[in-house]
Amino acid sequence: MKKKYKLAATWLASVSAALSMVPVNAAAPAAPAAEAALPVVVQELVAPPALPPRITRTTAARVVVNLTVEEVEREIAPGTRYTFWTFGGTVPGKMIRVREGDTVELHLKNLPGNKLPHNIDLHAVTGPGGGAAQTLIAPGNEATFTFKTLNPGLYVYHCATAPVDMHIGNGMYGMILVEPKEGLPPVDKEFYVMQGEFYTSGAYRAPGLQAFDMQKTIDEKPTYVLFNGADGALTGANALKANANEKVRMYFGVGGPNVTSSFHIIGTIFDKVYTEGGKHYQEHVQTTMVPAGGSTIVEFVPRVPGNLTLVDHSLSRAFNKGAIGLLSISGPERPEIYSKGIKTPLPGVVAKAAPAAPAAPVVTGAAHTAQQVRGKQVFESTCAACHQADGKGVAGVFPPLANSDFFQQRPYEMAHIVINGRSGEIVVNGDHYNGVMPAQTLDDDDVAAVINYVNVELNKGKPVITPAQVRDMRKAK
Ligand code: HEC
Ligand SMILES: [Cu+2]
Repeated sequence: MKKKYKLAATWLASVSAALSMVPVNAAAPAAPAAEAALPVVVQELVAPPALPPRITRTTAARVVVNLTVEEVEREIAPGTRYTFWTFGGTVPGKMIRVREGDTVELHLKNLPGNKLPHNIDLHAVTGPGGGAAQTLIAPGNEATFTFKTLNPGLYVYHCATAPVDMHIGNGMYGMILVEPKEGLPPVDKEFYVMQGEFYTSGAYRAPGLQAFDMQKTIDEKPTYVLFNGADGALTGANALKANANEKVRMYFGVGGPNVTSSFHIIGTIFDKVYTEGGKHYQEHVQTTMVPAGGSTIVEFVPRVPGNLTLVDHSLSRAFNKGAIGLLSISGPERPEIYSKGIKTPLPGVVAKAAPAAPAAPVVTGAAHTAQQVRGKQVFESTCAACHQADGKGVAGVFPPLANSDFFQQRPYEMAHIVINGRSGEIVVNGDHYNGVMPAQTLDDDDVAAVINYVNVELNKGKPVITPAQVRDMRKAK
Protein backbone atom coordinates (compact mmCIF):
# COMPACT_ATOMS: atom_id res chain seq x y z
CA MET A 1 0.00 0.00 0.00
CA LYS A 2 2.74 2.49 0.96
CA LYS A 3 4.20 2.61 -2.54
CA LYS A 4 0.83 3.51 -3.96
CA TYR A 5 0.71 6.71 -1.87
CA LYS A 6 4.03 7.89 -3.19
CA LEU A 7 2.88 7.37 -6.74
CA ALA A 8 -0.48 9.03 -6.23
CA ALA A 9 -1.11 11.59 -8.95
CA THR A 10 -2.21 14.41 -6.69
CA TRP A 11 -1.24 15.43 -3.22
CA LEU A 12 -4.89 15.61 -2.23
CA ALA A 13 -5.46 11.99 -3.16
CA SER A 14 -2.46 10.85 -1.14
CA VAL A 15 -3.40 12.92 1.88
CA SER A 16 -7.03 11.83 1.97
CA ALA A 17 -5.88 8.25 1.60
CA ALA A 18 -3.27 8.72 4.31
CA LEU A 19 -5.77 10.36 6.63
CA SER A 20 -8.05 7.39 6.35
CA MET A 21 -5.16 5.13 7.37
CA VAL A 22 -3.62 7.00 10.34
CA PRO A 23 -5.19 8.61 13.40
CA VAL A 24 -5.65 12.37 12.85
CA ASN A 25 -3.01 14.41 14.64
CA ALA A 26 -4.79 17.52 15.91
CA ALA A 27 -1.52 19.51 16.17
CA ALA A 28 -0.55 19.02 12.49
CA PRO A 29 -1.61 22.01 10.41
CA ALA A 30 -3.85 21.15 7.46
CA ALA A 31 -2.42 22.72 4.28
CA PRO A 32 -4.99 23.93 1.75
CA ALA A 33 -4.99 21.92 -1.45
CA ALA A 34 -4.12 24.89 -3.65
CA GLU A 35 -0.62 25.14 -2.13
CA ALA A 36 0.07 21.43 -2.26
CA ALA A 37 2.29 21.63 -5.30
CA LEU A 38 4.66 24.24 -3.86
CA PRO A 39 8.23 23.06 -3.39
CA VAL A 40 9.35 23.18 0.24
CA VAL A 41 12.30 25.38 1.17
CA VAL A 42 13.71 25.47 4.69
CA GLN A 43 14.70 29.01 5.66
CA GLU A 44 18.36 29.41 6.52
CA LEU A 45 18.67 31.58 9.65
CA VAL A 46 21.86 33.53 10.38
CA ALA A 47 22.92 35.99 13.09
CA PRO A 48 22.73 39.73 12.33
CA PRO A 49 24.33 41.83 10.82
CA ALA A 50 24.27 38.95 8.30
CA LEU A 51 21.07 37.86 6.56
CA PRO A 52 20.05 35.01 4.26
CA PRO A 53 21.29 35.28 0.65
CA ARG A 54 19.38 36.93 -2.16
CA ILE A 55 16.54 34.80 -3.59
CA THR A 56 17.15 33.43 -7.09
CA ARG A 57 13.93 31.42 -7.32
CA THR A 58 11.45 32.70 -9.89
CA THR A 59 8.46 30.70 -8.63
CA ALA A 60 6.64 30.48 -5.31
CA ALA A 61 7.67 28.09 -2.55
CA ARG A 62 6.44 26.93 0.82
CA VAL A 63 9.10 28.34 3.13
CA VAL A 64 9.51 26.58 6.48
CA VAL A 65 10.82 28.90 9.18
CA ASN A 66 11.91 27.44 12.52
CA LEU A 67 12.18 30.26 15.04
CA THR A 68 13.00 29.61 18.68
CA VAL A 69 12.25 32.01 21.51
CA GLU A 70 15.28 32.15 23.79
CA GLU A 71 15.61 34.13 27.03
CA VAL A 72 19.34 34.79 27.36
CA GLU A 73 21.54 36.78 29.75
CA ARG A 74 24.46 38.55 28.11
CA GLU A 75 26.34 41.87 27.93
CA ILE A 76 24.36 44.95 26.92
CA ALA A 77 27.50 47.09 27.43
CA PRO A 78 31.02 46.17 28.53
CA GLY A 79 30.66 45.04 32.16
CA THR A 80 26.86 45.43 32.13
CA ARG A 81 24.59 42.40 31.80
CA TYR A 82 20.95 42.10 30.85
CA THR A 83 18.41 39.33 30.31
CA PHE A 84 17.25 39.60 26.71
CA TRP A 85 14.20 37.85 25.30
CA THR A 86 14.97 36.94 21.70
CA PHE A 87 13.84 35.32 18.48
CA GLY A 88 16.62 32.87 17.62
CA GLY A 89 19.02 34.00 20.36
CA THR A 90 19.95 37.35 18.79
CA VAL A 91 18.78 40.99 18.92
CA PRO A 92 17.38 41.70 16.40
CA GLY A 93 15.84 38.28 15.77
CA LYS A 94 17.16 36.30 12.79
CA MET A 95 16.01 37.75 9.47
CA ILE A 96 13.43 35.83 7.43
CA ARG A 97 13.84 36.25 3.65
CA VAL A 98 11.05 35.13 1.34
CA ARG A 99 9.52 36.02 -2.02
CA GLU A 100 6.24 37.73 -2.83
CA GLY A 101 3.60 35.00 -3.29
CA ASP A 102 5.37 32.45 -1.07
CA THR A 103 3.55 30.57 1.66
CA VAL A 104 5.40 30.81 4.94
CA GLU A 105 5.05 27.91 7.36
CA LEU A 106 6.25 29.40 10.63
CA HIS A 107 7.13 27.15 13.55
CA LEU A 108 7.60 29.05 16.79
CA LYS A 109 9.15 27.12 19.68
CA ASN A 110 9.09 28.49 23.23
CA LEU A 111 11.96 26.66 24.96
CA PRO A 112 11.09 24.70 28.13
CA GLY A 113 13.69 26.68 30.14
CA ASN A 114 12.00 30.02 29.35
CA LYS A 115 9.95 31.78 32.02
CA LEU A 116 7.19 33.43 30.01
CA PRO A 117 4.62 32.88 27.27
CA HIS A 118 5.52 34.54 23.95
CA ASN A 119 4.19 34.81 20.39
CA ILE A 120 4.95 36.54 17.09
CA ASP A 121 3.15 39.24 15.09
CA LEU A 122 4.63 39.71 11.62
CA HIS A 123 3.79 42.95 9.82
CA ALA A 124 4.07 41.02 6.52
CA VAL A 125 0.89 39.08 7.35
CA THR A 126 -2.50 40.04 5.92
CA GLY A 127 -5.02 39.24 8.65
CA PRO A 128 -5.88 40.23 12.23
CA GLY A 129 -3.01 40.14 14.72
CA GLY A 130 -0.38 39.09 12.20
CA GLY A 131 -0.21 35.59 13.70
CA ALA A 132 -0.20 36.66 17.34
CA ALA A 133 -3.20 34.55 18.40
CA GLN A 134 -2.08 31.46 16.47
CA THR A 135 1.39 31.49 18.01
CA LEU A 136 0.77 32.41 21.67
CA ILE A 137 2.41 29.59 23.63
CA ALA A 138 3.74 28.87 27.10
CA PRO A 139 7.32 27.59 27.59
CA GLY A 140 7.73 24.02 26.36
CA ASN A 141 5.38 24.35 23.36
CA GLU A 142 5.54 24.81 19.61
CA ALA A 143 3.03 26.75 17.49
CA THR A 144 2.65 26.51 13.72
CA PHE A 145 1.09 29.20 11.59
CA THR A 146 1.01 29.62 7.79
CA PHE A 147 0.45 32.80 5.81
CA LYS A 148 0.82 34.03 2.27
CA THR A 149 3.06 37.00 1.47
CA LEU A 150 0.75 39.19 -0.61
CA ASN A 151 2.90 42.36 -0.49
CA PRO A 152 6.62 42.77 -1.11
CA GLY A 153 8.59 44.95 1.33
CA LEU A 154 10.69 44.95 4.48
CA TYR A 155 8.56 44.22 7.54
CA VAL A 156 9.15 44.20 11.28
CA TYR A 157 8.09 41.22 13.34
CA HIS A 158 7.81 41.31 17.12
CA CYS A 159 6.40 39.57 20.14
CA ALA A 160 2.86 40.74 20.92
CA THR A 161 2.39 39.23 24.35
CA ALA A 162 1.21 41.60 27.09
CA PRO A 163 2.78 43.84 28.19
CA VAL A 164 3.90 44.20 24.57
CA ASP A 165 6.22 47.15 25.24
CA MET A 166 8.02 45.01 27.82
CA HIS A 167 8.47 42.05 25.43
CA ILE A 168 9.71 44.33 22.64
CA GLY A 169 11.76 46.35 25.15
CA ASN A 170 13.58 43.17 26.11
CA GLY A 171 14.63 42.53 22.51
CA MET A 172 11.76 40.62 20.89
CA TYR A 173 11.82 42.02 17.36
CA GLY A 174 13.34 41.25 13.99
CA MET A 175 12.48 41.64 10.29
CA ILE A 176 11.06 39.65 7.39
CA LEU A 177 12.07 40.72 3.90
CA VAL A 178 9.54 39.87 1.20
CA GLU A 179 11.39 40.26 -2.10
CA PRO A 180 9.26 41.42 -5.04
CA LYS A 181 8.42 38.77 -7.68
CA GLU A 182 10.92 40.31 -10.08
CA GLY A 183 13.63 40.08 -7.41
CA LEU A 184 15.99 42.70 -5.94
CA PRO A 185 18.90 44.04 -8.01
CA PRO A 186 22.17 42.42 -6.89
CA VAL A 187 24.55 44.45 -4.69
CA ASP A 188 28.03 43.76 -3.33
CA LYS A 189 27.29 43.87 0.41
CA GLU A 190 24.12 43.57 2.44
CA PHE A 191 23.73 44.30 6.16
CA TYR A 192 20.92 43.84 8.66
CA VAL A 193 20.73 46.44 11.43
CA MET A 194 17.94 47.26 13.87
CA GLN A 195 17.62 49.96 16.46
CA GLY A 196 15.83 49.46 19.75
CA GLU A 197 15.74 51.06 23.19
CA PHE A 198 16.40 49.43 26.53
CA TYR A 199 15.10 50.68 29.86
CA THR A 200 17.33 49.46 32.68
CA SER A 201 17.06 49.95 36.44
CA GLY A 202 20.57 51.47 36.62
CA ALA A 203 22.09 54.35 34.66
CA TYR A 204 23.76 54.03 31.24
CA ARG A 205 26.70 51.64 31.61
CA ALA A 206 26.10 51.08 35.34
CA PRO A 207 27.95 47.80 35.94
CA GLY A 208 26.46 44.41 36.83
CA LEU A 209 23.18 42.71 35.96
CA GLN A 210 20.48 45.29 35.20
CA ALA A 211 16.75 44.77 35.56
CA PHE A 212 14.04 46.00 33.16
CA ASP A 213 12.39 49.26 34.32
CA MET A 214 8.68 49.42 33.47
CA GLN A 215 8.22 53.04 34.61
CA LYS A 216 11.10 54.32 32.44
CA THR A 217 9.46 52.43 29.55
CA ILE A 218 6.09 54.05 30.12
CA ASP A 219 7.77 57.45 30.44
CA GLU A 220 9.70 56.71 27.21
CA LYS A 221 13.01 57.54 28.90
CA PRO A 222 15.40 54.89 27.57
CA THR A 223 18.72 54.20 29.27
CA TYR A 224 20.15 52.71 26.09
CA VAL A 225 19.34 53.27 22.42
CA LEU A 226 21.21 50.55 20.57
CA PHE A 227 21.97 49.09 17.18
CA ASN A 228 21.75 45.28 17.14
CA GLY A 229 21.13 44.89 20.85
CA ALA A 230 24.42 45.87 22.48
CA ASP A 231 26.55 48.92 23.09
CA GLY A 232 29.41 48.21 20.70
CA ALA A 233 27.57 45.57 18.60
CA LEU A 234 28.84 47.43 15.51
CA THR A 235 32.05 49.09 16.73
CA GLY A 236 35.62 47.97 17.41
CA ALA A 237 36.17 44.39 16.21
CA ASN A 238 32.44 44.20 15.35
CA ALA A 239 32.52 47.11 12.87
CA LEU A 240 30.87 46.36 9.51
CA LYS A 241 33.30 46.18 6.58
CA ALA A 242 33.13 47.07 2.89
CA ASN A 243 35.45 48.19 0.11
CA ALA A 244 35.35 51.53 -1.66
CA ASN A 245 33.14 51.46 -4.80
CA GLU A 246 31.12 48.48 -3.59
CA LYS A 247 27.38 48.87 -3.72
CA VAL A 248 26.09 48.54 -0.16
CA ARG A 249 22.49 47.83 0.81
CA MET A 250 21.38 48.09 4.42
CA TYR A 251 18.11 46.73 5.76
CA PHE A 252 17.39 48.96 8.73
CA GLY A 253 14.48 48.71 11.10
CA VAL A 254 13.32 50.03 14.44
CA GLY A 255 11.99 47.57 16.98
CA GLY A 256 11.26 50.33 19.47
CA PRO A 257 9.18 49.84 21.53
CA ASN A 258 8.75 53.64 21.50
CA VAL A 259 11.41 55.74 19.80
CA THR A 260 11.55 56.90 16.16
CA SER A 261 15.03 56.93 14.61
CA SER A 262 16.60 59.74 12.58
CA PHE A 263 18.77 57.22 10.76
CA HIS A 264 21.93 58.71 9.28
CA ILE A 265 25.37 57.49 8.22
CA ILE A 266 28.08 60.11 8.76
CA GLY A 267 30.25 60.33 5.64
CA THR A 268 27.91 59.06 2.95
CA ILE A 269 24.78 60.07 1.08
CA PHE A 270 22.13 57.44 0.41
CA ASP A 271 21.76 57.05 -3.36
CA LYS A 272 18.42 55.37 -2.77
CA VAL A 273 16.09 55.10 0.23
CA TYR A 274 13.17 52.74 -0.07
CA THR A 275 11.11 54.88 2.26
CA GLU A 276 9.40 52.97 5.04
CA GLY A 277 10.62 49.70 3.54
CA GLY A 278 8.11 49.96 0.67
CA LYS A 279 8.29 49.86 -3.11
CA HIS A 280 9.25 53.41 -4.07
CA TYR A 281 12.56 55.04 -3.51
CA GLN A 282 13.72 58.57 -2.89
CA GLU A 283 17.17 59.54 -4.16
CA HIS A 284 20.07 61.49 -2.62
CA VAL A 285 19.00 61.38 1.02
CA GLN A 286 21.03 62.36 4.11
CA THR A 287 18.79 61.23 7.01
CA THR A 288 15.69 59.09 6.91
CA MET A 289 13.07 58.80 9.59
CA VAL A 290 12.21 55.27 10.67
CA PRO A 291 9.28 54.86 13.06
CA ALA A 292 9.03 52.28 15.83
CA GLY A 293 7.77 49.13 14.14
CA GLY A 294 8.95 50.38 10.75
CA SER A 295 11.85 49.96 8.36
CA THR A 296 13.85 51.35 5.48
CA ILE A 297 16.19 49.98 2.83
CA VAL A 298 19.13 52.26 2.03
CA GLU A 299 21.67 51.90 -0.79
CA PHE A 300 24.94 53.77 -1.23
CA VAL A 301 28.44 53.42 -2.64
CA PRO A 302 31.33 54.41 -0.34
CA ARG A 303 34.06 56.09 -2.39
CA VAL A 304 36.89 56.89 0.04
CA PRO A 305 38.61 54.88 2.78
CA GLY A 306 37.89 55.42 6.47
CA ASN A 307 35.07 54.92 8.91
CA LEU A 308 31.46 55.72 8.12
CA THR A 309 29.48 56.14 11.33
CA LEU A 310 25.91 54.92 11.71
CA VAL A 311 23.94 57.07 14.12
CA ASP A 312 20.50 57.99 15.24
CA HIS A 313 20.88 61.70 14.37
CA SER A 314 18.87 62.52 17.47
CA LEU A 315 22.45 62.66 18.65
CA SER A 316 22.26 62.43 22.42
CA ARG A 317 21.22 58.85 21.73
CA ALA A 318 24.36 58.30 19.68
CA PHE A 319 26.82 59.82 22.11
CA ASN A 320 25.15 59.12 25.44
CA LYS A 321 22.96 56.06 24.91
CA GLY A 322 24.92 53.88 22.51
CA ALA A 323 23.22 54.42 19.11
CA ILE A 324 26.46 54.35 17.17
CA GLY A 325 27.98 51.87 14.72
CA LEU A 326 30.84 51.80 12.25
CA LEU A 327 31.20 50.74 8.64
CA SER A 328 34.91 50.55 7.90
CA ILE A 329 35.79 51.22 4.25
CA SER A 330 39.06 50.14 2.66
CA GLY A 331 40.44 51.45 -0.59
CA PRO A 332 42.85 54.00 -2.04
CA GLU A 333 42.74 57.68 -1.05
CA ARG A 334 40.71 59.83 -3.47
CA PRO A 335 41.84 63.43 -2.82
CA GLU A 336 39.78 64.69 -5.78
CA ILE A 337 36.63 63.55 -3.90
CA TYR A 338 37.80 64.06 -0.32
CA SER A 339 40.99 66.01 0.46
CA LYS A 340 43.11 65.92 3.60
CA GLY A 341 42.78 69.71 4.06
CA ILE A 342 45.30 72.37 5.06
CA LYS A 343 45.48 74.37 8.31
CA THR A 344 47.59 77.47 8.91
CA PRO A 345 47.64 80.12 11.66
CA LEU A 346 46.31 83.54 10.63
CA PRO A 347 49.08 86.09 9.82
CA GLY A 348 50.58 87.48 13.03
CA VAL A 349 49.17 84.74 15.27
CA VAL A 350 51.75 82.81 17.30
CA ALA A 351 50.89 79.25 18.27
CA LYS A 352 49.89 79.12 21.97
CA ALA A 353 52.34 77.46 24.32
CA ALA A 354 50.89 74.70 26.45
CA PRO A 355 50.19 75.90 30.01
CA ALA A 356 52.70 74.41 32.44
CA ALA A 357 51.35 71.87 34.86
CA PRO A 358 51.84 72.82 38.52
CA ALA A 359 54.58 70.84 40.27
CA ALA A 360 52.44 68.22 41.92
CA PRO A 361 53.20 66.41 45.14
CA VAL A 362 51.72 63.15 43.90
CA VAL A 363 50.94 59.98 45.81
CA THR A 364 53.69 57.38 46.34
CA GLY A 365 54.18 53.87 47.72
CA ALA A 366 51.16 51.75 48.70
CA ALA A 367 48.78 54.64 48.03
CA HIS A 368 50.18 54.82 44.51
CA THR A 369 49.52 51.12 43.91
CA ALA A 370 45.97 51.38 45.25
CA GLN A 371 45.35 54.37 43.01
CA GLN A 372 46.64 52.52 39.95
CA VAL A 373 44.31 49.58 40.68
CA ARG A 374 41.38 51.99 41.02
CA GLY A 375 42.47 53.80 37.84
CA LYS A 376 42.46 50.55 35.90
CA GLN A 377 38.91 49.80 37.14
CA VAL A 378 37.67 53.25 36.15
CA PHE A 379 39.36 52.94 32.78
CA GLU A 380 37.79 49.54 32.05
CA SER A 381 34.31 50.43 33.22
CA THR A 382 34.13 53.98 31.84
CA CYS A 383 36.71 54.88 29.19
CA ALA A 384 37.22 51.53 27.42
CA ALA A 385 33.73 51.58 25.87
CA CYS A 386 34.85 54.39 23.56
CA HIS A 387 38.66 54.47 23.74
CA GLN A 388 38.71 50.61 23.64
CA ALA A 389 40.13 48.16 26.18
CA ASP A 390 43.68 48.54 24.85
CA GLY A 391 43.32 52.35 24.79
CA LYS A 392 44.06 52.45 21.07
CA GLY A 393 40.72 54.05 20.19
CA VAL A 394 38.73 53.61 16.97
CA ALA A 395 40.24 55.18 13.85
CA GLY A 396 38.43 58.40 12.97
CA VAL A 397 35.94 58.19 15.84
CA PHE A 398 37.55 57.76 19.25
CA PRO A 399 41.14 59.02 19.63
CA PRO A 400 43.74 56.78 21.28
CA LEU A 401 44.63 57.25 24.94
CA ALA A 402 47.56 54.84 24.68
CA ASN A 403 50.72 56.50 23.30
CA SER A 404 48.69 59.63 22.59
CA ASP A 405 50.91 62.64 21.79
CA PHE A 406 47.97 64.85 22.73
CA PHE A 407 47.76 63.25 26.18
CA GLN A 408 51.52 63.24 26.72
CA GLN A 409 51.93 66.95 25.91
CA ARG A 410 49.85 67.99 28.97
CA PRO A 411 48.63 64.97 30.96
CA TYR A 412 47.61 67.17 33.91
CA GLU A 413 45.20 69.14 31.71
CA MET A 414 43.51 65.92 30.58
CA ALA A 415 41.54 65.87 33.84
CA HIS A 416 39.65 68.92 32.45
CA ILE A 417 38.47 66.77 29.54
CA VAL A 418 37.26 64.01 31.84
CA ILE A 419 35.40 66.46 34.13
CA ASN A 420 33.93 68.75 31.48
CA GLY A 421 33.85 66.63 28.34
CA ARG A 422 35.25 67.79 25.04
CA SER A 423 34.03 68.41 21.53
CA GLY A 424 35.37 69.87 18.32
CA GLU A 425 38.35 69.31 16.10
CA ILE A 426 41.28 67.52 17.74
CA VAL A 427 44.50 66.05 16.29
CA VAL A 428 45.98 62.99 18.00
CA ASN A 429 49.10 61.36 16.58
CA GLY A 430 48.52 63.22 13.31
CA ASP A 431 44.94 61.95 12.87
CA HIS A 432 41.95 64.26 12.93
CA TYR A 433 38.97 63.64 15.19
CA ASN A 434 35.84 65.68 15.53
CA GLY A 435 33.67 63.95 18.06
CA VAL A 436 31.98 64.55 21.34
CA MET A 437 33.25 63.19 24.60
CA PRO A 438 30.53 63.62 27.23
CA ALA A 439 31.55 64.89 30.69
CA GLN A 440 32.18 61.87 32.90
CA THR A 441 30.38 61.63 36.23
CA LEU A 442 33.32 60.52 38.38
CA ASP A 443 34.45 61.73 41.79
CA ASP A 444 37.80 63.48 42.37
CA ASP A 445 39.56 60.28 43.44
CA ASP A 446 38.41 58.43 40.33
CA VAL A 447 39.40 61.22 37.96
CA ALA A 448 42.90 61.46 39.47
CA ALA A 449 43.20 57.65 39.49
CA VAL A 450 42.23 57.22 35.84
CA ILE A 451 44.44 60.08 34.59
CA ASN A 452 47.45 58.71 36.48
CA TYR A 453 46.67 55.21 35.27
CA VAL A 454 46.48 56.34 31.64
CA ASN A 455 49.72 58.30 31.99
CA VAL A 456 51.67 55.54 33.77
CA GLU A 457 50.34 52.42 32.07
CA LEU A 458 49.40 53.63 28.61
CA ASN A 459 51.89 56.47 28.08
CA LYS A 460 54.99 55.41 30.07
CA GLY A 461 54.71 58.57 32.19
CA LYS A 462 54.46 59.37 35.90
CA PRO A 463 51.49 60.16 38.16
CA VAL A 464 50.63 63.81 37.48
CA ILE A 465 47.57 64.78 39.50
CA THR A 466 46.06 64.36 42.97
CA PRO A 467 42.38 64.23 43.95
CA ALA A 468 42.83 67.64 45.66
CA GLN A 469 44.03 69.15 42.39
CA VAL A 470 41.01 67.69 40.60
CA ARG A 471 38.80 69.34 43.21
CA ASP A 472 40.52 72.72 42.68
CA MET A 473 40.15 72.27 38.95
CA ARG A 474 36.39 71.81 39.33
CA LYS A 475 36.17 74.93 41.53
CA ALA A 476 38.18 76.98 39.04
CA LYS A 477 35.64 76.11 36.38
C1 HEC B 1 31.24 58.14 24.95
C2 HEC B 1 32.56 57.94 24.48
C3 HEC B 1 33.73 58.35 25.37
C4 HEC B 1 33.99 57.98 26.67
C5 HEC B 1 33.14 57.08 27.56
C6 HEC B 1 35.23 58.58 27.02
N1 HEC B 1 35.71 59.33 25.98
FE1 HEC B 1 37.44 60.41 25.94
N2 HEC B 1 37.01 61.06 24.08
C7 HEC B 1 35.91 60.70 23.34
C8 HEC B 1 35.91 61.43 22.11
C9 HEC B 1 34.88 61.31 21.00
C10 HEC B 1 37.03 62.25 22.12
C11 HEC B 1 37.44 63.26 21.05
C12 HEC B 1 36.72 64.55 21.35
C13 HEC B 1 36.91 65.59 20.27
O1 HEC B 1 36.92 65.24 19.09
O2 HEC B 1 37.02 66.76 20.66
C14 HEC B 1 37.72 61.98 23.37
C15 HEC B 1 38.92 62.58 23.75
C16 HEC B 1 39.61 62.27 24.91
C17 HEC B 1 40.90 62.80 25.26
C18 HEC B 1 41.78 63.73 24.44
C19 HEC B 1 42.35 63.03 23.23
C20 HEC B 1 43.33 61.90 23.47
O3 HEC B 1 43.14 60.85 22.86
O4 HEC B 1 44.28 62.03 24.24
C21 HEC B 1 41.23 62.28 26.47
C22 HEC B 1 42.49 62.52 27.28
C23 HEC B 1 40.14 61.44 26.88
N3 HEC B 1 39.17 61.45 25.91
C24 HEC B 1 40.11 60.73 28.06
C25 HEC B 1 39.06 59.92 28.46
C26 HEC B 1 39.04 59.22 29.73
C27 HEC B 1 40.17 59.20 30.72
C28 HEC B 1 37.84 58.59 29.78
C29 HEC B 1 37.29 57.74 30.92
C30 HEC B 1 37.23 58.38 32.21
C31 HEC B 1 37.13 58.89 28.56
N4 HEC B 1 37.90 59.70 27.80
C32 HEC B 1 35.85 58.42 28.25
C33 HEC B 1 34.94 59.80 23.71
C34 HEC B 1 34.83 59.21 24.95
CU1 LIG C 1 7.54 37.77 24.21
